[in-house]
Amino acid sequence: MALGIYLSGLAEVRPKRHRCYEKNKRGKEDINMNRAWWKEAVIYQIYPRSFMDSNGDGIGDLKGITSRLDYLKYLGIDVVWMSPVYKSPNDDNGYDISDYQEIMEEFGTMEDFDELLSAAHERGIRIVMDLVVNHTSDEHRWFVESRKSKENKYRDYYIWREGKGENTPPNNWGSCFGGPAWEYDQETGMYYLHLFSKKQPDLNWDNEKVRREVFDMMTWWCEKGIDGFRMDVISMISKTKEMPDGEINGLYGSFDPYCVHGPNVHRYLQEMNREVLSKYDIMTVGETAGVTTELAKQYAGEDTGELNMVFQFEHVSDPGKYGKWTDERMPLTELKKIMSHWQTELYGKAWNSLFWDNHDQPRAVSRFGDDRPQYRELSAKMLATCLHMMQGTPYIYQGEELGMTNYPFSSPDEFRDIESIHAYEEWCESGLVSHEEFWPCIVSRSRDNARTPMQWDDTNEAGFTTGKPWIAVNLNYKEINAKTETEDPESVFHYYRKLIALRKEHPVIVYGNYELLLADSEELFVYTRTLEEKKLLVVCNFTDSEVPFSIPEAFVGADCLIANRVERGGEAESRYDEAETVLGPYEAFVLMTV
Ligand code: TEU
Ligand code: CA
Repeated sequence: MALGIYLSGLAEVRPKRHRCYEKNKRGKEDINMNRAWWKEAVIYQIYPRSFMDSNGDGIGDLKGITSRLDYLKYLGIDVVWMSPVYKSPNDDNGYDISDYQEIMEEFGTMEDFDELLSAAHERGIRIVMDLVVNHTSDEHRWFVESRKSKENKYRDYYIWREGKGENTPPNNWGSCFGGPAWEYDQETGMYYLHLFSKKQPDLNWDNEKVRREVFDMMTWWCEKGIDGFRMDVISMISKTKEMPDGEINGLYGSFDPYCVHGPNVHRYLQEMNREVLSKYDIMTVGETAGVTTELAKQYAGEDTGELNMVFQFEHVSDPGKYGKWTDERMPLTELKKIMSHWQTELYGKAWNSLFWDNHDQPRAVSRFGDDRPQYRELSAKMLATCLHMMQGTPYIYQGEELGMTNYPFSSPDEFRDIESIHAYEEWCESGLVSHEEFWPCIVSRSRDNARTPMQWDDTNEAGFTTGKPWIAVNLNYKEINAKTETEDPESVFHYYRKLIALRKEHPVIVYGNYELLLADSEELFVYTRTLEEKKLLVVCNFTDSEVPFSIPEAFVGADCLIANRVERGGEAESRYDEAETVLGPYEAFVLMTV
């Protein structure tokens, strides 16, 4: 199918259920022009619990999402990825699933889901599901059976080991959410492995029956007509048989070398691809903590038959003061090095996914930009420019398009997230670090920053609910909300609309080759993109100061595609006609040669 048909006919024509890359035979320059709809799409992530509440119980739900599809259509995104909506006791907000083929009661019913899916498709929006199959909930019927006896037919669905001795787990591994990664189970006197909370037992992927169950369940969703999967911690599904103590990292030993990118992970993903993915025209993105570019080429290589793309985390994994907890910023040179490495290493070989934040990360503008009132909008637009002009598929996390900020937490009882609650206990209440020392670190990194309700308007609870929200609304909702933003043509929201539209208009933004300029600058992030004779120059000032800059000769007098200071009564675009220029705080602009 030609690309043009896809672009013009998306709303009317449902994509065919088979793979249809158009191989491009044009020339050397566009080595990467192995076109696919998911390479040209912009994806919007919804955290359903916090997006829109339709019935006043304070919890976002599926009907709420359906009611806001027109907003997303207006923004211009192509795909919605929803964090898990399956049945769950919510130990980890839905990442602990007790039934993969039922909807969480608080979110609605399967009818609500079907309605959402068809309403989205009517608008040309595809729906990507979160697939959480490294672990289930301990309330999943497989685990309920598994723990009953050593002979139970589901016993081997999970990872059971004998303790080393009285009250001693099989090894020293710590879980991602604090405490040991093993839980003793009275019933059979053995331990089960849980890399996350003890209510999230790890599935045993070495058991063929487990793989069959997972593939059947995925097929069931594909047959329903969903458009893809985001695969939760998929890099952790294969564990080594031997499970020795890990190197001590904080209070516990690290399981990384034994559980991350384990011995059979590629074999299992290739099997999944053969059995399920290859049969449908869907997209896949793997959440692969700890991934390097070399590994990404395996997980998501053009020809490896595994996934379409992966999320890498190098740019959001600053070495923390206390585990992941820190209030420090990554130096810009380091950030550029990481981003550029991914841009150049994957080019023509695998596909990048681009994100500044998600439901596990603090808000982008607070972390990488400047959320003080005078700079919030400017720096949010600058960050958007920097990311959306890169090569790869951009992901927008709900509220990012409004420039939503971190929450000013003032006390630990404001946290709702299992990770933040446990981290505070483990580091502070235990006496390891003082509250004064730890507080700024956890406040700047808590996952709850991203999970405060979407700010729709300036009415009570930001229009998210008519009841009491499950987590507090950010205090700044009167200034920052979708209503104000959509009404103001120069808002962050409209800037995102423009960036999304530009990506659809200029193939160089999707497929162009990337080159970093001024690698040593701690102030400016500057790069070019090239596709045949088209060339883009992207210039972003990451500081609150003025920074002089010389526009490279080839771009002097070139067209300005977008700029964040041209607006709000700033100078005219012609300011980019002279080679010597001075960038204002957080200024960003993009020039394109004809
Ligand atoms: O996250 C896995 C992961 O590797 C981390 O980002 C982690 O959640 C945490 O932030 C460590 O500091 C995925 C989901 O995105 C996350 O929401 C879940 O809690 C987790 O898996 C378990 O399913
Ligand atoms: Ca609700």
